Amino acid sequence: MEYFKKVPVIQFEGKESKNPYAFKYYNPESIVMGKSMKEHLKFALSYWHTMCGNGNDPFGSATIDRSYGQSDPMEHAKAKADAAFELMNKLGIEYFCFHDVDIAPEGDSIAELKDNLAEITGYIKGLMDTYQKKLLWGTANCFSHPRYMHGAGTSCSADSFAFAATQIKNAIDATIQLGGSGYVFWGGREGYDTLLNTNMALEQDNMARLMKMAVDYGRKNGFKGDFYIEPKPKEPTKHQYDFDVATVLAFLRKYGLEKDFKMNIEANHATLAGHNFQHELRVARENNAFGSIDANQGDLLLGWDTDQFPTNVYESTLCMYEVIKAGGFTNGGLNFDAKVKRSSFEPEDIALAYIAGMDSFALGLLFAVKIIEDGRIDGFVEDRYASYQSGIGKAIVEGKTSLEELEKYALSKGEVEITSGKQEYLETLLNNIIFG
Ligand code: XLS
Ligand code: NI
Ligand code: NI
Repeated sequence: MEYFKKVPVIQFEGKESKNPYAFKYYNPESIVMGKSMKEHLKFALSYWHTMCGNGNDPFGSATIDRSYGQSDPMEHAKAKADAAFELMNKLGIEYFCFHDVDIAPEGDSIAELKDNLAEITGYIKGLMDTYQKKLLWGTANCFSHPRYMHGAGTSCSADSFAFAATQIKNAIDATIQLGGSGYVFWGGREGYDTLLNTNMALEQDNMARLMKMAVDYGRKNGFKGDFYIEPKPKEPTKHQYDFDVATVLAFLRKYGLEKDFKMNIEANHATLAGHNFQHELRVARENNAFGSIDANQGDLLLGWDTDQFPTNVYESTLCMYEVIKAGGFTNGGLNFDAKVKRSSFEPEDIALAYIAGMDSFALGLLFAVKIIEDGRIDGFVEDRYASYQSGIGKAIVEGKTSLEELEKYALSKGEVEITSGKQEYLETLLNNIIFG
């Protein structure tokens, strides 16, 4: 059965093409800086938004039919998987990401979920072999079910903790069975709504205990990939403990988890935290914690996680600049954690949305390479700090001076010689490099 009938296999046709079902910039096999575009970008499909998202929002019901012609839960899960692989195949997307409950019916108990997950994992394994697709990362949804209303790892209820541990164990098993190269923790409700009822210290200690158990279990069972934390400052809770990359780094170091965890950075979460996307990527890169990306974009006029498909080319350019500077993806990739708008309800809209996101990131890659090859921006930054390459600056960097010596130097100098930051020049230089 074909689910996306209007969607052909999408080919690269180049920027002059008027065909909506063609890539204008994403040419998977073309070589950029010694690697194919496909290898640079490692695109992944998000199972939840793409295959499950039905367009409902707090003000209205579903607008998108994601039944795949089935009503029995297990038949529905299989049809959904068939549709997912059809779509990946048509789009030329090599990877996917899932939560346990995206791929398997929840059933009436956690025992049923376990059995359903085991069955559907086998089914998906078959599709992966047929279509030659790979799992980027798996995760467990420990935030939707009412039992997690107070959190999962950070719940006041030890039973909620135990149920979350069970889901995580089974999702790690599925990830291992499908050869996934990552496992994600996103703390959906791992935070608080009011400190009046919250023991923050115990909640954070418990979260670390859960993560430690997950690492021990995964490693014991042969998982060699990366564990990721996906920072997000708020929503659904008022405050999430995995607020932003810097906060997560402090958490990992406090509990000795920094060797096993890297960051899965989402663009829309960065802006919710009051940062931009590049900032979060930079903080991760500078701390050797860059792992994977949830590619999307928020609407800066709306204060919530709108998870739109990324089409802002400045953002994708500066993102790919950071990715290249980080040495590229190893276990990670670009997962489109993005959904179509509620009014984009026709089956082909999801394919058009992926084309938009993939082309935007292809442009971002091409422009990032241009920035690096041009060299003027990197050169400007290097020159800006030239004072640390010799004399007193070199002594500071090498730890060979002291406050007393610096005072002696300053008193002998009279005043500081300083240069302009030239932000406006750099911004127009960026435009000049991008638009040629
Ligand atoms: C929600 C998150 C979620 C994670 C996976 O805001 O982005 O989708 O990526 O649990
Ligand atoms: Ni995400
Ligand atoms: Ni999100």
